[in-house]
Parts: sequence; structure tokens; C-alpha cells
Amino acid sequence: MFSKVLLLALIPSILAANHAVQVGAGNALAFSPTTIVAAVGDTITFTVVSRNHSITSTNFSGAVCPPPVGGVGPNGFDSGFLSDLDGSQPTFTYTVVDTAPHFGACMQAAGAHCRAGMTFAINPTTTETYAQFLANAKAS
Ligand SMILES: *[C@@H]1O[C@H](CO)[C@@H](O)[C@H](O)[C@H]1NC(C)=O
Ligand SMILES: *[C@@H]1O[C@H](CO)[C@@H](O)[C@H](O)[C@H]1NC(C)=O
Ligand SMILES: [Cu+2]
Repeated sequence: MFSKVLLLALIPSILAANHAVQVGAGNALAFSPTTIVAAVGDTITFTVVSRNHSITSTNFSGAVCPPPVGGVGPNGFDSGFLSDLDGSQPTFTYTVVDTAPHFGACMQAAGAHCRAGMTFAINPTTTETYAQFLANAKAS
């Protein structure tokens, strides 16, 4: 009986995956990986490993850069500025709550990081691809 209860309690954590994303690896203006395929309930942990960046949801097209404070929703996200200038490697975790594609970027330097390609996609689709989002960001 006890083990059955314990097993049921453990099921969500067994099924949910965590996806790790590096922010600014190698001092680059980049997220790595740039595409995350995640299921509802999964978590994505972003670790800022250089400089001072944000992890913020934005529009797929149009006014992509910079992403707005608070991020673009529904189910958007905004880490605010997270600095690794002191070597603390701050993290931000987003829990996936829907199956919709979400597009994100860094808001630093009035959108300059975003336009330089500091972007990523969660569950992009065949019509809203990461490659097209990146092109939209560079042109925005
Ligand atoms: C990070 O960047 C933001 C926006 O440019 C700035 O306001 C903040 O002071 C920076 N943080 C550090 C620790 O430099
Ligand atoms: C995102 O796109 C929507 C629809 O085109 C628009 O209303 C909104 O202002 C855009 N958001 C930003 C931050 O540009
Ligand atoms: Cu940045």
C-alpha cells in the first residue's frame, strides 16, 4: 500500500523531463540549443554562463526585438536581467504548460542581442520554424 502511494506520487516527476539550455556559452550572444522540443509538464532550465542576459518570450514575426518586459503571451515568460558578471551563473526555469510554439530572445542592449541572433524556440512548427523566427529577429 505504501509503495503504491509512493509510486503514484513519483509518476509526474518520472514522466516530466528537464531540458538544459546554456545562455551565452563561449561568451557568444546565443542560446544553446536554439530549439527545445518539450512536452507539457516538462521544465526548461536556462543557465546564464556569461555576461548579462534575459530569457524573454516574444512575437514570432513583426516586432520581435527587443522582447517586451514581461514577455509576449499567452503563457509567456520573462526572467528579467540575469548577470553572470560575478560568475554566479544564475538560472531561470520555465515550465511548459501548453503545446503552442513559443519564441524567445534576450532583451539586453535595446534588442541588439536579439537582432544579433540571441534567440530560441520552444516547440516550433513546420509553419513557424526556428530558422524563420531567427530571420524575423535579425530583420526586426
Ligand atoms: C544587467 O543589464 C541591465 C540592463 O542593461 C542593467 O540594468 C543591469 O544593471 C545589469 N546588471 C549588472 C549586474 O550589470
Ligand atoms: C506582437 O504581435 C501582436 C500581434 O501582431 C501585436 O499586437 C503586439 O504589439 C506585438 N508585441 C510586441 C511586443 O511587439
Ligand atoms: Cu543577451
